[in-house]
Amino acid sequence: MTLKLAPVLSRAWDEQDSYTLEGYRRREGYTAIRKALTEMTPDEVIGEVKESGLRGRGGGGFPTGVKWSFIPQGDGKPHYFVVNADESEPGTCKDIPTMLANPHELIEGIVIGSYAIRSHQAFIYVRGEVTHVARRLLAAVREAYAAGFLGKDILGSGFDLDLTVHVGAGAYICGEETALLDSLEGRRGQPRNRPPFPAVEGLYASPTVVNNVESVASVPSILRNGKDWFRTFGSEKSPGFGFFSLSGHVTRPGQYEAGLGVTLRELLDLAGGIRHGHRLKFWTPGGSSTPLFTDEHLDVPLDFENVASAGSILGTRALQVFDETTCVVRAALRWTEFYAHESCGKCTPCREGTYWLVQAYRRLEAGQGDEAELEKLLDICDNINGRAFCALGDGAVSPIVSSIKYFRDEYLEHLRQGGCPFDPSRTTVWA
Ligand code: L3W
Repeated sequence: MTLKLAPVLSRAWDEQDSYTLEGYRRREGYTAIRKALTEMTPDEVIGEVKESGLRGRGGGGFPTGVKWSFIPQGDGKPHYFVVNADESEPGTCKDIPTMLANPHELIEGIVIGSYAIRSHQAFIYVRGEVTHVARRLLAAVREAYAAGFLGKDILGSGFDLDLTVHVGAGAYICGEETALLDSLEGRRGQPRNRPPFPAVEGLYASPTVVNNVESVASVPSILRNGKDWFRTFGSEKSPGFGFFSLSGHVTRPGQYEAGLGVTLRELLDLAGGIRHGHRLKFWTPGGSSTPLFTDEHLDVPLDFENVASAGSILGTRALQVFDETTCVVRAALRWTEFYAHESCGKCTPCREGTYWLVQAYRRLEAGQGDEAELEKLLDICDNINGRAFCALGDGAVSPIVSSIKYFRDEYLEHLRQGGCPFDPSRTTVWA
């Protein structure tokens, strides 16, 4: 069976001018805001998005329309619409190409979302390292203002919206929505307690929607084509399409936009399989914060429910694929070093725990100690999981616990041999 791809957000990525206003308008760009702003009430827009079943594409999977409906009305406070463009999860690489190739679909989604929640000020918080993306966004925002899609009285509807592109300073934690809001307010980005959720008390203590780039960019197509069209992709509880970002040991890595529920086996068919002469060993279904899968999971439908039933999380659909030449201990050590480096330091379990994980891992990888070292690693994980202030702690332990679950013997082999059993000229994950 040939997999049907669903190129919606990526439908014009091959066109030279896909990122310009003119290019976007050629593919029905900005027709959805006309429909929303002139034919629908804000509540009708929320209803359409709610009934489409769109769920957050940034990892959490929370229903987008439901989140919008949490914004209180008539509260006399300003409301804010914030796009989380701080894509930094290892393996996650879908929002940056979306913003580069298709920034206007994101802007159109922002106007629609802001209208729905009665916000007159929106922000795109983009990670600091990607200055080329920030420049592309700024150019698109300027074009949208000039064409009357942003600013005062958009399309004569009486609705006003200003959009600010804010460039972060390059910290993984600022992808956590409340740390992002602190950073946007000019403070050091560290997570806040939830509840209150941002929808109740967010930016400047006012009701705020924080949505991922891909979630927001999916909205114009829902309004253009209708909620029922959106539900023709994906499954009942995980409707729609999304990017599946294949990286690592695949013949043709890249972005594959397909209905949720596609399997890795089907995606590999399109991507030319595992690189020639090799076989699948392990993979992440949704970025490094999600428990690893192995070749046992090739046929798990990649939607929220099925991935959870199989013991992992759909996350951001960042499928990092590793073949049999990869030392799983070294791969997990590299991810752990990332989490230790990126821990914001606010809570003890994550700040201290990730530091100790790295120490224990380095000994294990070097084949020092005995099986007790493995138990120590799991014990530290146990003291982080569910005890950290935000999801970063749980994310950090996911690859460790799952790699020990599936590859315990490979860890023990390091101890038996007094070092890494992999041929260093063949293995491809390096410190
Ligand atoms: C109002 C309630 N709002 C939940 C909202 C909440 C948020 C959304 C989802 O983390 C995960 C994380 C990463 N009233 C609410 C409510 N909300 N209950 O719904 O919330 P949540 O807690 O499920 O997730 P989150 O905090 O958004 C996202 C994982 O995704 N991940 C992704 C990582 C990617 C990056 C990146 O590249 N920047 O960080 C991969 O697995 O670990 O667990 O808006 O306010 N009662």
